[in-house]
Amino acid sequence: MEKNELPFVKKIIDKYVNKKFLIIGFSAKTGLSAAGFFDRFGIKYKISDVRSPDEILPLAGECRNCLEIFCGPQNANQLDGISCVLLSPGVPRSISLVQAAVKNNIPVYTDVDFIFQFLEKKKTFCITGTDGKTTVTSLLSAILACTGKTAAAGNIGTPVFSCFDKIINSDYAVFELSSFMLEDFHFIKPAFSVITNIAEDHMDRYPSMAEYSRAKFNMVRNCPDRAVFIKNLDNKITHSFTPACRCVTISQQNKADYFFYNGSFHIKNEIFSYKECLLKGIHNIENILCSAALAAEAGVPGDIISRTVREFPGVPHRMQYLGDRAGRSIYNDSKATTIHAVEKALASFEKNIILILGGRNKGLDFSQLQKYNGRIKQLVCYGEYGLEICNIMKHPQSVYISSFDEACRRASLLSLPGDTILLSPGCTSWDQFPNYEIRGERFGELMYETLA
Ligand code: UMA
Repeated sequence: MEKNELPFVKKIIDKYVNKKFLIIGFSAKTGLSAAGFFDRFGIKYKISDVRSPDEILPLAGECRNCLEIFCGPQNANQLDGISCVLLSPGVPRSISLVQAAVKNNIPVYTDVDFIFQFLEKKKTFCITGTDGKTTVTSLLSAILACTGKTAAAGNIGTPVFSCFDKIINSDYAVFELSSFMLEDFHFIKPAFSVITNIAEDHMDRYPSMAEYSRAKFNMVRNCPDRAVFIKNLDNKITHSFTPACRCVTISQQNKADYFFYNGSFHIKNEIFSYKECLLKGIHNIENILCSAALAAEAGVPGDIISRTVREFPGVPHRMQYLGDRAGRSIYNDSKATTIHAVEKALASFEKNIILILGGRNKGLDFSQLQKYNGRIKQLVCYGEYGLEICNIMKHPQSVYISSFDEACRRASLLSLPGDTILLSPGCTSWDQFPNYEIRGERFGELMYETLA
């Protein structure tokens, strides 16, 4: 932590040193990083998790200031002597333990909410929405990093307490927020924010779309008038939302402050075309508009925005551009484990796609991909479900190879300069890999090895 930040941080921590927290939900992410933060600043806490001691105790082994650990059923007795709750976002607020805390006026914070107390003087950015949050958070962070120290955390996968110093010492603090983190809070107050879009999601947690949308709209409820909210005019639900703070608009269809027209982005005085961008996928036009508008409103010059957007390779494993190898464009979309995701990938290239499909099927209907056969020059299917996919797709140039490595090698061999080699498997990786990340990394290595 830098010296000039210390008195400010200390003042806030002093507020909590005599309090006892209950950490509800103890995974290796939110729960464990919160415990580390409390240990560091001498704050006492207890832990509650619905899982068994076998799973929780090994994780909690090094928690110095932990007074007690509750495993299994969670109930209101666990609140005895507790003054504040630190709630992991995945734990529903409807469980009796959280309800009892609220009823007894015990403040319930998520980690992002808690950390906002330390950020009064910073340029803070919050990104929520159904789709595109991670891409917008990553692209915006890349743009901001050209002009100042930038930290990104939250739903993107990095809990805020695991990078507390980085956030405190940054010029720009960027947070990806899920609706779970926005249902209720005390301190969240972004200077700049966006809801990328709202569509049906998490209907297992919310009784209606209205409730789900309400959580998203909550994001700006404490914002001062001068805060900026980016309003997406192309989404029916975000279009109809009018926040109290300043609104700036984006659109691909309507007149807006930042817009996409005739294949080009218009960001203040900068105009650049979608074709120049490495980030492919029609859905990414919306993500680029969100990121560029936020950066422009925060004062980043247009030329820096345009250059960073054009060069942004994407988020790992989501239509990530891996570079040009021997004249072939290589894209890693290993996270595409649904037909919808593969369709988006295929819609991004007009022709000459060498497509790798396969892995373990989740019961999805691959015949929906047949309509893209004209764009696919060569289909390479692999893995547990690969042979079926080959039969369903009926592509004239298709091959089935059981091993992922061999399938990738074959894809390289069958490609020519000018082609796009695309891993967008439409299946999980679990027949040959522990997760999609390792599959994507292996794909990158094989492309590197086989295309000199
Ligand atoms: N638990 C209880 N009681 C319950 C339910 C769960 O004790 O009633 C316990 C579980 O046993 C488990 C812990 O709570 O030990 C899990 O907490 P968590 O679900 O909050 O998981 P974390 O690992 O801390 O991850 C969370 C976010 N997860 C969710 O919101 C579900 C991560 O978002 C986030 O990256 C991380 O904090 C860091 O901020 C993931 C996610 O799936 C990516 N998000 C959803 C999405 O994007 O759609 C919202």
